[in-house]
Amino acid sequence: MDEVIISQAITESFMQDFISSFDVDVAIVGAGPSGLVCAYYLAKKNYKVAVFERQLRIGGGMAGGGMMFNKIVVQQEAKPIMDEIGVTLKKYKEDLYIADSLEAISTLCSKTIKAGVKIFNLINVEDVVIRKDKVAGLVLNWSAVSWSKLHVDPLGIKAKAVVDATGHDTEVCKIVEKKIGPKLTTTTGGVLGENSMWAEVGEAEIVGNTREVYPGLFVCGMAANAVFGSPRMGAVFGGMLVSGKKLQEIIEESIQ
Ligand code: 48F
Repeated sequence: MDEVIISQAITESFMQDFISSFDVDVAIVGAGPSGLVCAYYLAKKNYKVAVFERQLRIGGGMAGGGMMFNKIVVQQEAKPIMDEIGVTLKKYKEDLYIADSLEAISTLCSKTIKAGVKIFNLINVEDVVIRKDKVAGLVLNWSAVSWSKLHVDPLGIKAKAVVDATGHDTEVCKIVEKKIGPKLTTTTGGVLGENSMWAEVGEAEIVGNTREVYPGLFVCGMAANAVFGSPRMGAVFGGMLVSGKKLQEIIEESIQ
């Protein structure tokens, strides 16, 4: 065994994946549950999809369950998604199921990669590419560079559709608002910000909030509710999953 061969194997294989993701159908920011579900269903329809996640670990807020109790609640409406992915659900009460959050996120991640999605962790999306009043790509840098505030220029990629799946922070939408002014499809044109916790209303509104917010820029998951001023909902995850799947249908109509 030769250390040089190990180094070559890793860098060559990574670079193949990375270079092949410089021009994709859909670039998704955030590997939380909504971004991964969206990526999974797009890949199943043969779209070329890359997911960029700034953390070392994928899964966003799912692994932590509710207040670090690593269980999540899922409603009946999202059961078909969990069944397809292969996550064990146990009936709790009424239309509610309980799942192990670690099984949920690891299974979802595995199925998403096996469906053909390239997931890049440790990469921070710090800006977008805008062409002719349309979001046309992402600006990437290593998270380590961003966190340590090193003065290193980023690299850009192209995408037919960009998805803000960054959760509560709606980072991509905030960048777009900052760069081009209040031109989003919200009431003010800006990011409205999430409302206080109200699980029932938040879950009811998330699918309607899942849409294109600026040409080429789409939102799903908690980012959708936060952009449109809907409530947060805590450790109930059905809406995140259904929102991710819904966005696959919307993007399919938009970029065909
Ligand atoms: O927050 P997150 O899990 O988003 P989600 O898919 O799910 C929300 C739930 O986890 C929970 C909830 C349930 O009711 O409300 O919060 O909507 O995942 C968002 C991911 O985006 C990454 C971040 O590290 C997280 O893993 N992220 C955020 N900003 C960036 C980013 C960025 N600029 N570049 C790369 N990744």
